[in-house]
Order: sequence, then structure tokens, then C-alpha cells
Amino acid sequence: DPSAAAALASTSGREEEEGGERPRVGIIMGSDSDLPTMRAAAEVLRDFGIAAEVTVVSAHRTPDRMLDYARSAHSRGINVIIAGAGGAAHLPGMVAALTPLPVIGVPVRPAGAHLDGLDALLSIVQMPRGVPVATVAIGNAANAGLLAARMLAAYDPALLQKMLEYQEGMRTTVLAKAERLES
Ligand code: RP5
Repeated sequence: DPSAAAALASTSGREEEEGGERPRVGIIMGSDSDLPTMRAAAEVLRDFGIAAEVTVVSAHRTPDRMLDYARSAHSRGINVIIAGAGGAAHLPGMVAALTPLPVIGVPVRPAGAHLDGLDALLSIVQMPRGVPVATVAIGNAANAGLLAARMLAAYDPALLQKMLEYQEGMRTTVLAKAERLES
């Protein structure tokens, strides 16, 4: 899909331009067709001011690239990897096998998929003991971004403060809605 590919290039370019910082989160996906889902993770991280890189790495179609990416991520300064894939979603688990970094898996529901993303969810969540992948709900890349932000915030007081403010924002939004409903 050429438009998704263009969006992918501009997302990763923008991240580099904006902060000029080295990326701390690697957002990877099995195909550019996963971008409409995975974009939410990049947006959350941008809102928290966390530099991220975005690219396509396929366990099945580019296995050598997956090996290189996963083995080198920690020495390049990446702290957390978010990996999304649909169908036989082996990318997050294989990357977790190859890196010491925390890996967050996003089950993607490809357009027109027969199993509605359940195949990807089960492929990602059922990891054997010793090789953890933190799996979010089908299609919920925003939560993957938030989880990565929380991991980094645990060691970063300024980021922790932003997370508290984000939570407070949710609380006040919900309370305002409840009040409107009750009135
Ligand atoms: C998976 O196959 C990808 O992660 C994607 O969700 C799915 C379909 O890929 P395309 O055929 O659209 O490239 O590997």
C-alpha cells in the first residue's frame, strides 16, 4: 500500500526531526498494512515527548532483518520494543527471544481477516516461560505506547509526573461525563 508506506516514512522521519534525540522506543510491525493500527503507539509516545523510531520488520518475509534489528536494538540505545503483527504473529515473540529488552506485543486485526485478530492475539500471548511478551488487547496500540511510557517513567521523575497528569486528565474527563449524564 503506497500511501501507508509514505505515512510510515513520514512518521519515522518526523520523530527524528522533532526531538533530534536518539529513539528510546522501537515500534516495529510485520507489514506497512499494520500502520493504521500501530500509528496510535507512535502518537502516544509523541504526546509524552518520547523519541521513537517506526519501521517494518517481518518475521516471515525479512527474517534476517528481524535478527539484525532485535539483536542490535539494546546497543543502539533502544529501551523498549513495541511489535505489532497480524495473523501468524510471530514477530513479537521472536524479537523477545533475541533481545534482553522488554517487548510489548500488539495483535493486529488485518482488514478482511477471517479470525478477527484472535489468531494474532493467541500467537502473541501464548509465550513459553522464560521469554515474556507483554500483550495488549487486539488493535490497542495506544495501550502499548502507554505501557512503554510507564516503563520509562519508572526511572524518570519528569515522565512519571506526565503520566500522573495523564491519569488525572482521564479521571476528570470521566467525572465530567458522569455529571452530565446524571444532570
Ligand atoms: C502479518 O501479516 C502482518 O503483520 C500483517 O498484519 C499481515 C498481513 O500483511 P500484508 O499481507 O498486508 O502485508 O505478517
